Amino acid sequence: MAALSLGRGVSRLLGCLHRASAPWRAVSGRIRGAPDAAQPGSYLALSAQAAREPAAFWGPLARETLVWDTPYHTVWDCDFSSGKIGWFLGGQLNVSVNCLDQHVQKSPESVALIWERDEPGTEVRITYRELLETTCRLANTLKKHGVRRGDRVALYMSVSPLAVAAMLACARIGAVHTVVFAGFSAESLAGRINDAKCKVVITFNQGLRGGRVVELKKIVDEAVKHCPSVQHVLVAHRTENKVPMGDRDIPLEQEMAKEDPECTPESMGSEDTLFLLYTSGSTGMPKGLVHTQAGYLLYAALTHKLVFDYRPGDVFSCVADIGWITGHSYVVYGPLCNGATSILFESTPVYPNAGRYWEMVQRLKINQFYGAPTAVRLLLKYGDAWVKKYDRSSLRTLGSVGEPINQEAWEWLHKVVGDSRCTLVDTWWQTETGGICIAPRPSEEGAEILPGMAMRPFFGIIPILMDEKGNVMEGGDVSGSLCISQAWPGMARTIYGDHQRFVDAYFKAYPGYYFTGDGAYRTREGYYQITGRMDDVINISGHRLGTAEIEDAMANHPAVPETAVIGYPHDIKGEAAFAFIVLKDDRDDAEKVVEELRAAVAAKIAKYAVPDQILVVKRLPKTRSGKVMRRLLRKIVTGQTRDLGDTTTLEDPGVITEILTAYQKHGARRPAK
Ligand code: 7RM
Repeated sequence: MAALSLGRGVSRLLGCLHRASAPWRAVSGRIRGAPDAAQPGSYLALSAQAAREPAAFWGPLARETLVWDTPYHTVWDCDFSSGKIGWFLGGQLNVSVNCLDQHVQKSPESVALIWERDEPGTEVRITYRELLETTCRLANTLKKHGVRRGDRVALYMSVSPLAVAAMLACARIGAVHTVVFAGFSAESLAGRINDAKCKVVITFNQGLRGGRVVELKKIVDEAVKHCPSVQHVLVAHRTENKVPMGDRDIPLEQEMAKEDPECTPESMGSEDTLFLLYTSGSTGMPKGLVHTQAGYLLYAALTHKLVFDYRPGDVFSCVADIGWITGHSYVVYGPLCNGATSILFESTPVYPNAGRYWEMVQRLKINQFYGAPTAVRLLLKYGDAWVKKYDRSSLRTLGSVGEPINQEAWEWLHKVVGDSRCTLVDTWWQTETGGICIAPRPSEEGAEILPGMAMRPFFGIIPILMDEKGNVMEGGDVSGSLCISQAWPGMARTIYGDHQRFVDAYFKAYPGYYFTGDGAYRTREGYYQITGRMDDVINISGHRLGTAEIEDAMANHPAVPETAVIGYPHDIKGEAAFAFIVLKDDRDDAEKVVEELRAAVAAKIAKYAVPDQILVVKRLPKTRSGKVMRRLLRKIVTGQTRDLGDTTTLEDPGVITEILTAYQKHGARRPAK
């Protein structure tokens, strides 16, 4: 394998990208054929090389960044037309060895996790040695209860060291974890467990969030009634309270205490599955995206280091829940692979008050803080005093993820939280992409950052904008569908059990390209700004949801033959759901039905999915072919009624005035629930 050959400029650039990091030392020498404008070793030159010679770019990085049992023989083998994606073929490694053992060998007592528990000031520090031991005990417990390489294990756990150990324990024995966000309902949990055919579920007796108890075990009990594949439920303890234990329930800590604190790691192929993570699409049930071992880990680690300017000794804080991809890549896998100290945030941004994040930053001397715009929008309403009260001088990088960050929130985060001195990175990526794809960093030293823009593609990411006809749009000042034209190591490999769905969802709209589902704008300078989803996926407080999922959850109500859900702008949540429903003729108890629908959505999906507004209409706007024109409903709700666009395909245009009248009567903005 040809090593990268890059010039002196590279070391300089990489020196500022991330000081003293081994992988980039391998990247030294000169890039051939880089654009004239690009200094050798500059961000532009490296980007150009990653795009033109992926094997020469990623190969040495993988070799130097990861610990391998067996080296790979082929850097990549990908074909977007069939959805075939493979990286570092022939290689063997273990992800938990990369995240734990390699650091334990060098500095066993360095802190891997700081568990910022719900109650402020009660944090717990866990060293790499302790985390390895806990992971091994848990891995041995899983083995004892029949979990083998390739088996699926569901985690329904709050953010905690034990949850991280459970993920790594699966990785250690080659089992596949699927973490289900602990805010999902029993029915959602059961759906995921059944799709993945999980053998074991790991949970807590209860969770704690914002001072409130969450009945995790009860919800698991409810779910597993409908899950024939589940043989055991391992129950750990987060609170003192006793919960009823049934035949298949096993007290986790007691079992772990009996097990050996060592466990031989399985040697896994680069392309064996590491985890499944379910995410919403525009149609059908959530998709179980498959991420594999080597490529995912490399990409998470490298983006963690370069986008956030993580340096050895830093305390890195991503406040996302481990139930989302952000938690997987930037609470667990990226930071731990880099030997970082990673914060596990169990609480909420306003518990016990709106100073929580910044008090934590001061107390734990956090260097990087990565969170969601929805929390920023909420906190800025509480005023600057909650921020200024605390010392934030340890902060160097601020990050935003999950949804577009509006100008006001960006400015506030930058000026008030970051005292105009921190680097603020708006990072765009998806469950599917495995790690950050577009962000202002890495870039040339001192390069500008514009508010509310993800700006620059990461190494190896080639963004393409498409027009409606599927033509590639060149140049600047254009908007289109955001696609990516070349594979990168972190991307998902398939949808669990349904490769055709993977191909259809991501590679069919624009043959030969990965379609993200998002729209984007490219400036004249070539920077990218994400404009939002182009499909029927909405984003409530950074949580991704299909409008069809919400409609499905309401569909079983006997009094409601039809519904249509859309997303509309919301001050704090970013987007909220608005449901239009049709009642059966003979019903005159609309309010009762509406309450039942709210309850149904909470039970079938989660509380956050419940529509803020539900409006009864006589009928939905349909085209002659019977499709609901959600676009029209969106225009009505956002007050754009003067420009309704093309309505000629409507079966009966009279429906517009009908719905408008109902909407105006309903009152434009009822208080959000
Ligand atoms: C990481 C994550 C993915 C969707 C994505 C976008 C939206 C995420 C940004 C963003 C604008 C951003 N994974 N999104 N980040 N939109 N600017 N910086 O959120 O699978 O849960 O959601 O989120 O629509 O397609 S996700």
